[in-house]
Amino acid sequence: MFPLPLLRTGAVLLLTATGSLCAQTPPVPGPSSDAAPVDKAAMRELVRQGCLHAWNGYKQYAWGQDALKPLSKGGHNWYPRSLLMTPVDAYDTLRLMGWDKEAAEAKQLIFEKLSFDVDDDVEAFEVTIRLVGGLLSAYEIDGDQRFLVLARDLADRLAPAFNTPTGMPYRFVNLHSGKCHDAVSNPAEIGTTVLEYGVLSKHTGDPKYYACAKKAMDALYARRSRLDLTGTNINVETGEWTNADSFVGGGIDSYLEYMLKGGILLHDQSLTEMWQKSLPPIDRYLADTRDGRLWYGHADMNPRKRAATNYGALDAFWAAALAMGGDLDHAKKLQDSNFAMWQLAGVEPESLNYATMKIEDPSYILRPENLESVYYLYHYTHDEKYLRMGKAIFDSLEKYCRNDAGYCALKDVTSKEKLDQMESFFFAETLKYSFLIFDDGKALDFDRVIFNTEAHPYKR
Ligand code: DMJ
Repeated sequence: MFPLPLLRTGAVLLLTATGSLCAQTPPVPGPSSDAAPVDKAAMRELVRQGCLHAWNGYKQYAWGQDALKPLSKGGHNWYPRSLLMTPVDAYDTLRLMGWDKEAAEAKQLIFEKLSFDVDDDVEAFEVTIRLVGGLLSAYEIDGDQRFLVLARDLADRLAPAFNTPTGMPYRFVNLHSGKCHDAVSNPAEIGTTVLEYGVLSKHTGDPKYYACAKKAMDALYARRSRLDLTGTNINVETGEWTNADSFVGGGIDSYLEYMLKGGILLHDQSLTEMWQKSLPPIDRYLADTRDGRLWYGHADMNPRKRAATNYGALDAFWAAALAMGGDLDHAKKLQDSNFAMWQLAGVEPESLNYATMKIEDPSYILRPENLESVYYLYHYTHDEKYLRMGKAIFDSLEKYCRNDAGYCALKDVTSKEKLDQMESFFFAETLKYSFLIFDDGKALDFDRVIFNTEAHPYKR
Protein backbone atom coordinates (compact mmCIF):
# COMPACT_ATOMS: atom_id res chain seq x y z
CA MET A 1 0.00 0.00 0.00
CA PHE A 2 1.20 3.51 -0.71
CA PRO A 3 -0.70 5.64 1.81
CA LEU A 4 2.11 7.58 3.26
CA PRO A 5 3.42 7.99 6.66
CA LEU A 6 5.92 10.81 6.12
CA LEU A 7 8.71 8.43 5.36
CA ARG A 8 8.31 4.80 4.47
CA THR A 9 10.05 1.60 5.31
CA GLY A 10 13.71 1.76 6.02
CA ALA A 11 14.15 5.47 5.34
CA VAL A 12 16.28 7.20 7.91
CA LEU A 13 15.43 10.80 8.73
CA LEU A 14 18.34 12.95 9.78
CA LEU A 15 18.44 16.51 11.01
CA THR A 16 21.62 18.12 9.77
CA ALA A 17 23.71 20.61 11.71
CA THR A 18 21.89 23.43 9.97
CA GLY A 19 18.56 21.99 10.97
CA SER A 20 17.59 21.00 7.45
CA LEU A 21 16.05 17.67 6.78
CA CYS A 22 17.81 14.92 4.95
CA ALA A 23 17.06 11.29 4.52
CA GLN A 24 19.20 8.40 3.54
CA THR A 25 18.14 6.34 0.57
CA PRO A 26 14.45 5.76 1.12
CA PRO A 27 13.46 2.66 -0.83
CA VAL A 28 12.50 2.90 -4.45
CA PRO A 29 8.76 2.35 -4.56
CA GLY A 30 7.58 -0.59 -6.55
CA PRO A 31 4.44 -2.57 -7.16
CA SER A 32 3.77 -4.83 -4.25
CA SER A 33 1.68 -7.96 -4.47
CA ASP A 34 -0.44 -7.02 -1.45
CA ALA A 35 -1.15 -3.54 -2.82
CA ALA A 36 -4.86 -2.78 -2.78
CA PRO A 37 -6.17 -1.70 -6.19
CA VAL A 38 -6.79 2.01 -6.52
CA ASP A 39 -10.45 2.94 -6.85
CA LYS A 40 -10.10 5.03 -9.98
CA ALA A 41 -13.68 6.29 -10.00
CA ALA A 42 -13.35 7.47 -6.40
CA MET A 43 -10.03 9.21 -7.12
CA ARG A 44 -11.42 10.82 -10.25
CA GLU A 45 -14.29 12.23 -8.22
CA LEU A 46 -12.01 13.36 -5.41
CA VAL A 47 -9.94 15.37 -7.91
CA ARG A 48 -13.09 16.79 -9.53
CA GLN A 49 -14.36 17.95 -6.18
CA GLY A 50 -10.94 19.41 -5.37
CA CYS A 51 -11.09 21.41 -8.58
CA LEU A 52 -14.55 22.70 -7.75
CA HIS A 53 -13.38 23.68 -4.29
CA ALA A 54 -10.43 25.64 -5.70
CA TRP A 55 -12.62 27.28 -8.36
CA ASN A 56 -15.20 28.30 -5.77
CA GLY A 57 -12.40 29.85 -3.69
CA TYR A 58 -11.21 31.82 -6.71
CA LYS A 59 -14.77 32.88 -7.44
CA GLN A 60 -15.51 33.99 -3.91
CA TYR A 61 -12.27 35.79 -3.08
CA ALA A 62 -10.39 36.65 -6.27
CA TRP A 63 -12.94 36.92 -9.07
CA GLY A 64 -11.48 38.82 -12.03
CA GLN A 65 -7.93 38.76 -10.71
CA ASP A 66 -5.02 36.62 -11.88
CA ALA A 67 -4.89 34.25 -8.93
CA LEU A 68 -6.33 33.38 -5.54
CA LYS A 69 -4.48 34.07 -2.30
CA PRO A 70 -5.94 31.19 -0.32
CA LEU A 71 -4.68 32.12 3.15
CA SER A 72 -5.55 35.81 3.23
CA LYS A 73 -8.61 35.12 1.08
CA GLY A 74 -7.96 37.73 -1.52
CA GLY A 75 -6.65 38.03 -5.04
CA HIS A 76 -3.35 38.74 -6.72
CA ASN A 77 -2.40 40.26 -10.07
CA TRP A 78 0.95 39.69 -11.75
CA TYR A 79 0.97 43.15 -13.35
CA PRO A 80 -0.97 46.33 -12.56
CA ARG A 81 -3.95 45.02 -14.56
CA SER A 82 -5.31 41.49 -14.41
CA LEU A 83 -4.79 39.22 -17.40
CA LEU A 84 -7.21 36.63 -16.00
CA MET A 85 -4.52 33.98 -15.67
CA THR A 86 -6.70 31.65 -13.59
CA PRO A 87 -9.87 31.65 -15.74
CA VAL A 88 -7.86 31.15 -18.93
CA ASP A 89 -5.63 28.45 -17.41
CA ALA A 90 -8.62 26.72 -15.79
CA TYR A 91 -11.04 26.73 -18.72
CA ASP A 92 -10.04 23.48 -20.44
CA THR A 93 -9.64 21.67 -17.11
CA LEU A 94 -13.17 22.68 -16.07
CA ARG A 95 -14.48 21.45 -19.41
CA LEU A 96 -12.61 18.14 -19.22
CA MET A 97 -13.93 17.50 -15.73
CA GLY A 98 -17.49 18.27 -16.77
CA TRP A 99 -17.82 21.45 -14.69
CA ASP A 100 -19.76 23.09 -17.49
CA LYS A 101 -21.48 25.82 -15.46
CA GLU A 102 -18.11 26.89 -14.03
CA ALA A 103 -16.51 26.77 -17.47
CA ALA A 104 -19.30 28.99 -18.77
CA GLU A 105 -18.62 31.47 -15.94
CA ALA A 106 -14.95 31.54 -16.88
CA LYS A 107 -15.80 32.04 -20.53
CA GLN A 108 -18.17 34.90 -19.81
CA LEU A 109 -15.58 36.63 -17.61
CA ILE A 110 -12.91 36.21 -20.30
CA PHE A 111 -15.06 37.76 -23.04
CA GLU A 112 -16.35 40.56 -20.82
CA LYS A 113 -13.09 41.60 -19.23
CA LEU A 114 -9.98 40.29 -20.96
CA SER A 115 -8.11 42.96 -22.90
CA PHE A 116 -4.48 42.81 -23.89
CA ASP A 117 -4.30 46.50 -24.78
CA VAL A 118 -2.63 47.33 -21.49
CA ASP A 119 0.38 49.51 -20.85
CA ASP A 120 2.14 46.78 -18.85
CA ASP A 121 5.45 44.96 -19.35
CA VAL A 122 4.73 41.23 -19.35
CA GLU A 123 6.96 38.17 -19.35
CA ALA A 124 6.51 36.79 -22.86
CA PHE A 125 7.14 33.15 -21.90
CA GLU A 126 4.60 33.07 -19.07
CA VAL A 127 1.82 34.77 -20.98
CA THR A 128 2.50 32.63 -24.04
CA ILE A 129 2.25 29.27 -22.28
CA ARG A 130 -0.65 30.26 -20.01
CA LEU A 131 -2.70 32.70 -22.09
CA VAL A 132 -1.93 32.14 -25.78
CA GLY A 133 -1.71 28.45 -24.87
CA GLY A 134 -4.93 28.38 -22.85
CA LEU A 135 -6.95 30.46 -25.31
CA LEU A 136 -5.96 28.18 -28.19
CA SER A 137 -6.99 25.01 -26.39
CA ALA A 138 -10.23 26.74 -25.32
CA TYR A 139 -10.83 27.53 -29.00
CA GLU A 140 -10.20 23.93 -30.03
CA ILE A 141 -12.52 22.60 -27.32
CA ASP A 142 -15.28 25.19 -27.58
CA GLY A 143 -15.10 26.49 -31.15
CA ASP A 144 -15.91 30.09 -30.18
CA GLN A 145 -13.90 32.33 -32.52
CA ARG A 146 -13.47 34.95 -29.81
CA PHE A 147 -10.91 32.69 -28.09
CA LEU A 148 -8.86 32.64 -31.29
CA VAL A 149 -9.18 36.42 -31.75
CA LEU A 150 -7.83 36.99 -28.24
CA ALA A 151 -4.96 34.51 -28.73
CA ARG A 152 -3.97 36.19 -31.98
CA ASP A 153 -4.19 39.68 -30.51
CA LEU A 154 -1.88 38.69 -27.68
CA ALA A 155 0.60 36.98 -30.01
CA ASP A 156 0.66 40.10 -32.22
CA ARG A 157 1.41 42.27 -29.19
CA LEU A 158 4.23 39.93 -28.14
CA ALA A 159 5.73 39.88 -31.65
CA PRO A 160 8.17 42.81 -31.11
CA ALA A 161 10.07 40.59 -28.65
CA PHE A 162 11.43 38.64 -31.61
CA ASN A 163 12.97 41.70 -33.28
CA THR A 164 16.52 40.99 -32.15
CA PRO A 165 19.74 40.49 -34.14
CA THR A 166 19.55 36.76 -33.42
CA GLY A 167 15.79 36.19 -33.73
CA MET A 168 15.70 34.97 -30.13
CA PRO A 169 13.11 36.95 -28.14
CA TYR A 170 13.53 39.44 -25.32
CA ARG A 171 12.01 38.33 -22.05
CA PHE A 172 9.66 41.27 -21.43
CA VAL A 173 7.37 43.18 -23.79
CA ASN A 174 5.04 46.11 -23.18
CA LEU A 175 1.69 44.99 -24.57
CA HIS A 176 0.71 48.52 -25.59
CA SER A 177 3.93 50.08 -26.88
CA GLY A 178 5.82 46.94 -27.92
CA LYS A 179 8.89 48.15 -26.04
CA CYS A 180 11.08 45.23 -24.95
CA HIS A 181 13.69 44.61 -22.28
CA ASP A 182 15.79 41.93 -20.64
CA ALA A 183 18.16 40.60 -23.29
CA VAL A 184 19.62 37.85 -21.11
CA SER A 185 17.22 34.97 -21.43
CA ASN A 186 17.24 31.19 -21.17
CA PRO A 187 16.46 28.24 -23.47
CA ALA A 188 13.00 27.61 -22.00
CA GLU A 189 11.85 31.19 -22.51
CA ILE A 190 13.35 31.30 -26.00
CA GLY A 191 12.24 27.90 -27.28
CA THR A 192 8.81 27.51 -25.74
CA THR A 193 6.71 29.06 -28.45
CA VAL A 194 6.75 26.58 -31.31
CA LEU A 195 3.67 24.67 -30.15
CA GLU A 196 1.51 27.72 -29.42
CA TYR A 197 2.62 29.63 -32.51
CA GLY A 198 2.41 26.52 -34.66
CA VAL A 199 -1.19 25.97 -33.58
CA LEU A 200 -1.93 29.68 -34.08
CA SER A 201 -0.56 29.54 -37.62
CA LYS A 202 -2.70 26.49 -38.31
CA HIS A 203 -5.92 28.13 -37.11
CA THR A 204 -5.31 31.59 -38.60
CA GLY A 205 -3.75 30.35 -41.83
CA ASP A 206 -0.91 32.81 -41.30
CA PRO A 207 2.51 31.10 -41.27
CA LYS A 208 4.30 34.09 -39.72
CA TYR A 209 3.68 32.95 -36.13
CA TYR A 210 5.32 29.57 -36.53
CA ALA A 211 8.07 31.06 -38.67
CA CYS A 212 9.27 33.44 -35.95
CA ALA A 213 8.97 30.82 -33.19
CA LYS A 214 10.96 28.32 -35.24
CA LYS A 215 13.57 30.94 -36.15
CA ALA A 216 14.16 31.55 -32.43
CA MET A 217 14.42 27.82 -31.75
CA ASP A 218 16.85 27.34 -34.66
CA ALA A 219 18.98 30.27 -33.48
CA LEU A 220 19.28 28.80 -30.02
CA TYR A 221 19.96 25.29 -31.25
CA ALA A 222 22.70 26.62 -33.53
CA ARG A 223 24.48 27.94 -30.44
CA ARG A 224 24.65 24.58 -28.64
CA SER A 225 28.08 23.49 -27.49
CA ARG A 226 30.41 21.00 -29.16
CA LEU A 227 28.88 18.44 -26.82
CA ASP A 228 25.38 19.29 -28.13
CA LEU A 229 24.39 20.76 -24.76
CA THR A 230 22.86 24.14 -23.99
CA GLY A 231 23.63 26.41 -21.07
CA THR A 232 21.33 28.28 -18.68
CA ASN A 233 21.53 31.87 -19.94
CA ILE A 234 22.19 33.50 -23.29
CA ASN A 235 22.14 37.09 -24.50
CA VAL A 236 19.57 37.37 -27.31
CA GLU A 237 21.28 40.45 -28.80
CA THR A 238 24.82 39.07 -29.01
CA GLY A 239 24.13 35.33 -29.01
CA GLU A 240 26.77 34.85 -26.28
CA TRP A 241 26.19 32.42 -23.43
CA THR A 242 26.39 34.06 -20.02
CA ASN A 243 25.92 30.90 -17.94
CA ALA A 244 27.14 27.52 -19.21
CA ASP A 245 25.42 25.31 -16.64
CA SER A 246 23.46 22.54 -18.39
CA PHE A 247 20.64 20.44 -16.92
CA VAL A 248 17.06 19.40 -17.78
CA GLY A 249 15.08 21.45 -15.22
CA GLY A 250 13.53 24.92 -15.04
CA GLY A 251 15.08 27.35 -17.51
CA ILE A 252 15.92 24.64 -20.05
CA ASP A 253 13.08 22.09 -19.59
CA SER A 254 10.44 23.13 -22.10
CA TYR A 255 13.00 23.95 -24.83
CA LEU A 256 13.74 20.21 -24.88
CA GLU A 257 10.07 19.31 -24.39
CA TYR A 258 9.03 21.37 -27.44
CA MET A 259 11.60 19.69 -29.73
CA LEU A 260 9.90 16.37 -29.02
CA LYS A 261 6.30 17.58 -28.96
CA GLY A 262 6.72 20.06 -31.82
CA GLY A 263 8.10 17.28 -34.00
CA ILE A 264 5.00 15.19 -33.32
CA LEU A 265 2.30 17.87 -33.38
CA LEU A 266 3.60 19.98 -36.24
CA HIS A 267 5.23 17.19 -38.24
CA ASP A 268 8.43 19.22 -38.32
CA GLN A 269 11.21 16.73 -38.88
CA SER A 270 13.90 19.27 -37.97
CA LEU A 271 12.50 19.46 -34.43
CA THR A 272 12.54 15.68 -34.17
CA GLU A 273 16.16 15.68 -35.29
CA MET A 274 17.02 18.28 -32.63
CA TRP A 275 15.41 16.05 -30.01
CA GLN A 276 17.24 12.97 -31.24
CA LYS A 277 20.56 14.77 -31.25
CA SER A 278 20.01 16.32 -27.81
CA LEU A 279 19.28 13.05 -25.98
CA PRO A 280 22.64 11.20 -26.14
CA PRO A 281 24.67 14.03 -24.52
CA ILE A 282 21.99 14.43 -21.85
CA ASP A 283 22.27 10.74 -21.05
CA ARG A 284 26.03 10.88 -21.21
CA TYR A 285 26.81 14.02 -19.24
CA LEU A 286 23.74 14.71 -17.08
CA ALA A 287 22.36 11.27 -16.15
CA ASP A 288 23.75 10.17 -12.80
CA THR A 289 23.09 7.00 -10.84
CA ARG A 290 23.44 7.12 -7.05
CA ASP A 291 22.56 4.26 -4.72
CA GLY A 292 20.82 2.51 -7.59
CA ARG A 293 18.63 5.50 -8.42
CA LEU A 294 18.68 7.43 -11.66
CA TRP A 295 18.80 11.24 -11.53
CA TYR A 296 19.70 13.98 -14.02
CA GLY A 297 22.16 16.50 -12.61
CA HIS A 298 24.17 19.47 -13.86
CA ALA A 299 27.27 19.72 -16.04
CA ASP A 300 29.08 22.51 -17.82
CA MET A 301 27.96 22.65 -21.45
CA ASN A 302 31.58 22.73 -22.63
CA PRO A 303 34.03 20.51 -20.77
CA ARG A 304 32.49 17.29 -19.54
CA LYS A 305 32.47 17.65 -15.81
CA ARG A 306 29.75 17.23 -13.22
CA ALA A 307 28.85 20.69 -11.92
CA ALA A 308 26.18 19.95 -9.31
CA THR A 309 23.93 17.18 -8.08
CA ASN A 310 20.72 19.15 -7.84
CA TYR A 311 17.36 17.90 -8.97
CA GLY A 312 13.90 19.16 -8.09
CA ALA A 313 10.20 19.52 -8.72
CA LEU A 314 10.69 21.02 -12.19
CA ASP A 315 13.15 18.35 -13.35
CA ALA A 316 10.50 15.72 -12.63
CA PHE A 317 8.88 16.37 -16.05
CA TRP A 318 11.83 14.64 -17.67
CA ALA A 319 10.41 11.17 -16.97
CA ALA A 320 7.33 12.10 -19.05
CA ALA A 321 9.52 13.40 -21.88
CA LEU A 322 11.67 10.25 -21.85
CA ALA A 323 8.57 8.06 -21.90
CA MET A 324 7.06 9.96 -24.80
CA GLY A 325 10.40 9.90 -26.62
CA GLY A 326 10.47 6.09 -26.33
CA ASP A 327 13.06 5.58 -23.58
CA LEU A 328 10.76 3.78 -21.15
CA ASP A 329 13.61 2.18 -19.27
CA HIS A 330 15.09 5.48 -18.14
CA ALA A 331 11.62 7.00 -17.74
CA LYS A 332 10.56 4.29 -15.29
CA LYS A 333 13.75 4.55 -13.28
CA LEU A 334 13.51 8.31 -13.14
CA GLN A 335 9.88 8.19 -12.06
CA ASP A 336 10.90 5.94 -9.17
CA SER A 337 13.36 8.70 -8.20
CA ASN A 338 10.67 11.35 -8.64
CA PHE A 339 8.44 9.49 -6.27
CA ALA A 340 11.26 8.94 -3.79
CA MET A 341 11.74 12.71 -3.89
CA TRP A 342 8.05 13.13 -3.09
CA GLN A 343 8.24 10.62 -0.25
CA LEU A 344 11.26 12.20 1.38
CA ALA A 345 9.14 14.68 3.33
CA GLY A 346 5.65 13.67 2.18
CA VAL A 347 5.61 16.47 -0.44
CA GLU A 348 8.41 17.13 -2.93
CA PRO A 349 10.80 20.04 -2.44
CA GLU A 350 11.67 22.59 -5.10
CA SER A 351 15.28 21.41 -4.99
CA LEU A 352 17.10 18.39 -3.63
CA ASN A 353 20.75 17.38 -3.62
CA TYR A 354 20.38 13.79 -4.75
CA ALA A 355 23.94 12.89 -3.75
CA THR A 356 23.23 13.65 -0.08
CA MET A 357 19.41 13.50 -0.25
CA LYS A 358 19.43 16.88 1.49
CA ILE A 359 16.64 19.30 0.69
CA GLU A 360 18.11 22.54 -0.63
CA ASP A 361 14.98 24.55 -1.37
CA PRO A 362 12.14 23.31 0.84
CA SER A 363 9.26 25.11 -0.86
CA TYR A 364 6.51 23.47 -2.93
CA ILE A 365 4.37 25.75 -5.07
CA LEU A 366 1.78 23.18 -6.18
CA ARG A 367 3.88 22.15 -9.15
CA PRO A 368 2.52 19.51 -11.54
CA GLU A 369 5.59 17.84 -13.06
CA ASN A 370 5.69 14.75 -10.86
CA LEU A 371 2.00 14.06 -11.56
CA GLU A 372 2.57 14.78 -15.25
CA SER A 373 5.18 12.02 -15.34
CA VAL A 374 2.91 9.65 -13.39
CA TYR A 375 0.22 10.24 -16.03
CA TYR A 376 2.58 9.56 -18.94
CA LEU A 377 4.10 6.48 -17.29
CA TYR A 378 0.67 5.05 -16.52
CA HIS A 379 -0.42 5.69 -20.09
CA TYR A 380 2.60 3.96 -21.59
CA THR A 381 2.85 1.01 -19.14
CA HIS A 382 -0.63 0.50 -17.62
CA ASP A 383 1.27 -0.48 -14.49
CA GLU A 384 -0.99 0.01 -11.46
CA LYS A 385 2.00 1.18 -9.49
CA TYR A 386 1.57 4.57 -11.16
CA LEU A 387 -2.05 4.76 -10.01
CA ARG A 388 -0.79 4.25 -6.49
CA MET A 389 1.81 6.96 -6.97
CA GLY A 390 -0.85 9.33 -8.31
CA LYS A 391 -3.11 8.57 -5.38
CA ALA A 392 -0.34 9.05 -2.83
CA ILE A 393 0.63 12.41 -4.34
CA PHE A 394 -2.91 13.72 -4.62
CA ASP A 395 -3.76 12.49 -1.11
CA SER A 396 -0.85 14.53 0.24
CA LEU A 397 -2.09 17.63 -1.61
CA GLU A 398 -5.41 17.13 0.13
CA LYS A 399 -3.76 16.58 3.48
CA TYR A 400 -1.13 19.31 3.50
CA CYS A 401 -2.10 21.94 0.93
CA ARG A 402 -5.91 22.19 1.04
CA ASN A 403 -7.55 24.83 3.21
CA ASP A 404 -11.04 26.27 3.40
CA ALA A 405 -10.50 28.60 0.43
CA GLY A 406 -8.51 26.42 -1.98
CA TYR A 407 -5.06 24.84 -2.05
CA CYS A 408 -1.92 26.52 -0.71
CA ALA A 409 1.69 26.34 -1.75
CA LEU A 410 3.99 25.24 1.06
CA LYS A 411 6.80 27.41 2.38
CA ASP A 412 8.55 24.34 3.73
CA VAL A 413 7.70 20.75 2.90
CA THR A 414 9.24 19.51 6.14
CA SER A 415 7.15 21.71 8.45
CA LYS A 416 4.22 21.91 5.98
CA GLU A 417 3.90 25.63 6.71
CA LYS A 418 1.54 27.08 4.11
CA LEU A 419 2.11 29.99 1.73
CA ASP A 420 -0.54 32.45 0.57
CA GLN A 421 -0.30 31.35 -3.07
CA MET A 422 -2.22 29.23 -5.56
CA GLU A 423 -0.70 29.54 -9.03
CA SER A 424 -2.97 29.33 -12.07
CA PHE A 425 -1.00 26.27 -13.22
CA PHE A 426 -2.57 24.41 -10.32
CA PHE A 427 -5.78 24.42 -12.43
CA ALA A 428 -4.15 24.04 -15.83
CA GLU A 429 -1.76 21.27 -14.90
CA THR A 430 -1.76 19.85 -11.38
CA LEU A 431 -5.49 19.21 -11.21
CA LYS A 432 -5.75 18.22 -14.86
CA TYR A 433 -2.99 15.61 -14.73
CA SER A 434 -4.33 14.31 -11.40
CA PHE A 435 -7.75 13.85 -12.97
CA LEU A 436 -6.49 12.28 -16.18
CA ILE A 437 -4.41 9.68 -14.30
CA PHE A 438 -7.64 8.13 -13.01
CA ASP A 439 -9.90 8.86 -15.97
CA ASP A 440 -8.92 5.99 -18.30
CA GLY A 441 -9.01 8.21 -21.36
CA LYS A 442 -12.74 8.95 -21.04
CA ALA A 443 -12.47 12.74 -21.06
CA LEU A 444 -9.41 12.91 -23.29
CA ASP A 445 -7.58 10.44 -25.48
CA PHE A 446 -3.87 10.88 -24.75
CA ASP A 447 -2.87 9.72 -28.23
CA ARG A 448 -5.01 12.31 -29.98
CA VAL A 449 -3.51 15.41 -28.34
CA ILE A 450 -0.21 17.02 -27.47
CA PHE A 451 -0.09 19.06 -24.28
CA ASN A 452 1.72 22.35 -24.25
CA THR A 453 4.04 22.89 -21.31
CA GLU A 454 1.11 24.34 -19.32
CA ALA A 455 -0.90 21.14 -20.03
CA HIS A 456 -3.21 22.79 -22.56
CA PRO A 457 -4.08 20.02 -25.04
CA TYR A 458 -3.90 20.57 -28.82
CA LYS A 459 -5.49 18.19 -31.27
CA ARG A 460 -3.04 16.18 -33.28
C1 DMJ B 1 4.50 25.72 -15.61
O1 DMJ B 1 4.23 27.06 -15.76
C2 DMJ B 1 5.01 25.14 -16.88
O2 DMJ B 1 4.92 23.76 -16.80
C3 DMJ B 1 6.44 25.52 -17.16
O3 DMJ B 1 6.98 24.84 -18.28
C4 DMJ B 1 7.34 25.26 -15.99
N1 DMJ B 1 6.62 24.79 -14.89
C5 DMJ B 1 5.45 25.49 -14.47
C6 DMJ B 1 4.77 24.73 -13.37
O4 DMJ B 1 5.64 24.14 -12.47
